[in-house]
Amino acid sequence: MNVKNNLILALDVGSENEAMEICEKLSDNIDTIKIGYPLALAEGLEIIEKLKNKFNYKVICDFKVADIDATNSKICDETFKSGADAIICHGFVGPDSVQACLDMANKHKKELFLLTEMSHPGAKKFLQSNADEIAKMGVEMGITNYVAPATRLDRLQDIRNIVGNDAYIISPGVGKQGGDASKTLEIADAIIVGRSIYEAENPKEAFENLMK
Ligand code: NUP
Repeated sequence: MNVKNNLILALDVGSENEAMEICEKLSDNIDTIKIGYPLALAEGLEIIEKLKNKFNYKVICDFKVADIDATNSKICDETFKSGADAIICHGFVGPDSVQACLDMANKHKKELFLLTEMSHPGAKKFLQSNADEIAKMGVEMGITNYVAPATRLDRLQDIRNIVGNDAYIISPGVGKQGGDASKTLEIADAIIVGRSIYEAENPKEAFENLMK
């Protein structure tokens, strides 16, 4: 995936109006957004095409798909049919569940991101001890896109070492969660930023300050 300015905007707002307003302000700066359950549940999957049509964005759906294989297939199918360019799935559910997502992404000629270790403190409790194995599983399955944390650069580096330099890593946790944009971009290919931009009084200025 080619992401303008290596920044993916996490658009976790609660309405189409808010989403459009922020996107207007940042239309010169970004070309890729990530939507998750907040916006998709508030506005339905139609929001994907609305955003794509208006701003020509690439849209990553952060649905952290984590079900059995048959259900994962259906979730991914519906998401890609609604226009998503990529979807994020969890890895802890194991290879059959992830393979179902990968097969559906390939069928639609779209992309799959495998979530390894998450960025929040709670990830240390269960996920951290298995994140390397999740990344290794991704490599064995031929997955080339990963999500890994900006809040723990040592762990981001560990995951980079496992998936290799040719893999594409996007990294959440910059700003509000404490991660640093430029240090993260020394290891990851793109950062994911939400609240530090969309909650700012002036989102464009917040974007520019972050990228300094
Ligand atoms: O490990 C993860 N951490 C994380 O924050 C995986 C994610 N997908 N996210 C998402 O990234 C989170 O759901 C939110 O959409 C975005 C970070 O937003 P913010 O902390 O910059 O507001």
